Amino acid sequence: MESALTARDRVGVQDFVLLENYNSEVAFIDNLRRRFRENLIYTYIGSVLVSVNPYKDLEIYSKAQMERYRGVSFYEISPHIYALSDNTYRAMRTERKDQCILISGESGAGKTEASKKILLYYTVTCPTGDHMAALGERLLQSNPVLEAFGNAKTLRNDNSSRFGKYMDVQFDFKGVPVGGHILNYLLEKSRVVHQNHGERNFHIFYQLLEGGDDDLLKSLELERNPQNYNYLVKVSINDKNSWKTVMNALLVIGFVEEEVQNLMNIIGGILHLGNTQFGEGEEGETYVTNEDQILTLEKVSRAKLTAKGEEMISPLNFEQTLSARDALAKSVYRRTFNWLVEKINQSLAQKVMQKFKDSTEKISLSLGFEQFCINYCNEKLQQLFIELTLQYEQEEYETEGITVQYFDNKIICELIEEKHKGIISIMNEECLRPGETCDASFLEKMEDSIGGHPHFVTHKLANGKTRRVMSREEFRLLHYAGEVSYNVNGETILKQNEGLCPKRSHDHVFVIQASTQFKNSLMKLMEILMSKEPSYVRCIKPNDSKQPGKFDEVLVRHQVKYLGLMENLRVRRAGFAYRRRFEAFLQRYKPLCPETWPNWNGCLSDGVSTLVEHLGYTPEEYKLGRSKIFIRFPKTLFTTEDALEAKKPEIALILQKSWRGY
Ligand code: AD9
Ligand code: MG
Repeated sequence: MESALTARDRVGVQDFVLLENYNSEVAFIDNLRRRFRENLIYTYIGSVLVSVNPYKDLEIYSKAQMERYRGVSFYEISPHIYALSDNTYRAMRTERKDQCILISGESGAGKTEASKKILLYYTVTCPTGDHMAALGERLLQSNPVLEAFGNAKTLRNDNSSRFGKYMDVQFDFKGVPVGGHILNYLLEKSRVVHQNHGERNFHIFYQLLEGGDDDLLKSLELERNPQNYNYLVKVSINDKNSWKTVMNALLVIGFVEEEVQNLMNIIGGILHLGNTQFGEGEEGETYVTNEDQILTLEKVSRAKLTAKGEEMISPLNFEQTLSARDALAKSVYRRTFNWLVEKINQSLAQKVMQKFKDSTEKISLSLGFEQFCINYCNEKLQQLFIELTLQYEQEEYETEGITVQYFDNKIICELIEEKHKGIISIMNEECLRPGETCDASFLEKMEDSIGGHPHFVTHKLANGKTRRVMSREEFRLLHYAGEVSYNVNGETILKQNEGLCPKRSHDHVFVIQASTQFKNSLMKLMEILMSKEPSYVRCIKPNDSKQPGKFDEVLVRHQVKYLGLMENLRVRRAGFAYRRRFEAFLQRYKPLCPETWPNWNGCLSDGVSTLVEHLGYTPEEYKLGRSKIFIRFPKTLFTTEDALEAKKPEIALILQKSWRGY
């Protein structure tokens, strides 16, 4: 039989707080790697769940697995997304407080998959009320629909969510899911008209062309080959099957045939719109060169286009006309997407009697945003994370009588979002100024306003000299997770860093709106989240090639930094590595002490005292709070665990005997 010690060598520790050297990033990553090799993709940092994308289907999500995790305490069983889901659910029911689960990580790390697992857990394990039996199914089916219209293949993820999502699930006082609501943020609508090399448009376009039946395609005057459409590139990924899934999901959610047809008219219409071509007249005027395309477009989209043919002679030049065409396509798509979310929300809306309304609690799922401002978003989520863990830890230490110091990234958030002198404000002002190029002045403005800030770096040094290693177009922000370089010369860097700098193209109004809108929606979201009890899932991507079994250490290390996991661990370890309620501790280790075995009849804290004194714990090693024991060093716990392991055969024998004697 493998001893506890060698098992630990092989599979690592299931909670990072138990690492001997919690300051060592090497040890952290080593632990992650060991577990990943054994297909143990989940590890805790206290109550935070770290998940590494396995890029293969693991047999750990079955109904039987769900049963294993139901009602079981976090630490008594191996880490799992179901454990987190179950604990959140129980906390909601016992504490009667709204919960939220925040899922973060970079593109392809597994956020969407995690959210689906959580939703699945609730729909399978929660009791269902008769009147709402179908809600679970509708909640689940909202995913394929939103993914068809909001996800696309990118270089980093074949099923990348191109919108931010926040989902509420409401439960009644009996714990029955009774409603759901989805908020969507910043759909990347530019993808409708343009995709980077190797990427695709939103799935639905391909699904329609591959999966739609002949009659439907005929009615939309579409051909199957994506190559015939300017807005599409051809990269196939089993779109035919997905089409069926999506059509079925639309039915379950309650879309009627006419609505589905209208939806497809729009999708088809966008493809036709993309195929309209323009010529340039002698005086720079623009006209449509393939007028039959406009007729098809009118027919398919059932709209009358007034700006057609010669009427299209407008002040717009050729470039502007193309850009207007694309703007129309993007805007139609965005509206359609919003309409879709609205329809789903109607279908998920709580349909219980009003009197129950006050007694519902919620669990919300929030996924990190994909596009623009991702670092800012992460910074905010991190701030929330710190504030709330800090709050929780401090509350806990206060009740139990200890205080600790933490690092707070509020200063960086303020640097970005503060009114009048934050980066977003300066950017907005600069974008509003007339004139074509203002990159240099944007940088200067920032230097005037926030130069000298400890988290802001440009080529200018405080003494008037310049840093030679930095370009004059560059500024760096020291995010909590590390330094990120931004280039004020928009275009390229926006793509590379998905950063905060204004883009100098015809789209840059868009940027003002997007950044302010983004800031506002982020603020609103933060407010909502602050009112709830949070749980965290931190997703890690093991490699860039979407391969199972491959653990790219450099990439993982970067994410460990970026997600602030070491910091998280330090916060958790700042006081005591390990804490457990008296009952649980006593229950587990009571066989190790003759006075507590088989039963302790006195008060719990006395029982724990007796037990640890018998085990020889020194006063520095532990503290007893009002309801919990706090253990400072993992080693203490390991020694106790090993003793328990060694004693197991003996315990089994005693148990067997006492059973026989019954
Ligand atoms: V993006 O920010 O939306 O681009 P996500 O959402 O973080 O990204 P996603 O959940 O889509 O990533 O995961 C990417 C792919 O990894 C999935 O399509 C699966 O093929 C794979 N994956 C992720 N998590 C798991 C898992 N727990 N088990 C198996 C997984 N495969
Ligand atoms: Mg996703």
